[in-house]
Amino acid sequence: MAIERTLSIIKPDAVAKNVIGKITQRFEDAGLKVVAAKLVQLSALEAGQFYAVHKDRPFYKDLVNFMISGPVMIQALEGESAISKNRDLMGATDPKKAEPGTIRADFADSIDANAVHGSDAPETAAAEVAFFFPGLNVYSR
Ligand code: YYY
Ligand code: MG
Repeated sequence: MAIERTLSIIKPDAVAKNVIGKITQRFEDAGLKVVAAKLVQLSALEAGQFYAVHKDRPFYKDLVNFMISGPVMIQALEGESAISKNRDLMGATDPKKAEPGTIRADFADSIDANAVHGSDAPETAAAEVAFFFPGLNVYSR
């Protein structure tokens, strides 16, 4: 057990549904602190770089187009086991398979419009937080 940071993105579908607050409340209720946040419209270049790990997958182009279809709320979350805790709060990638009470079960419509992103491991969390918040340590508390 350790204090970790992870990257969360509230995706365009959830921002359009006006549930930034409800999703963020779940993070806070689970003991995760928002230590950085920005509401932004990603460029195709940024979204493509962020999801580069999936560049050879059949869904890559649709994923990038979805991620730039509207504003996203990007947050760095900090807390005990933040990476796995956030993945537990999110639920499975496909909302039809997500546990009841998870963010995706409650707010996502489909596997491609699935409400949230969360880093999946310490290495990806560090890289993803640095990708969107390069100066984060300046603001840490
Ligand atoms: O980490 P997570 O978001 O739960 O899933 P990934 O396997 O990393 O895929 C990233 C992203 O790609 C997923 O949130 C939606 C999209 N996607 C898709 O549209 N169709 C798939 N069959 C798999 C993933
Ligand atoms: Mg992933």
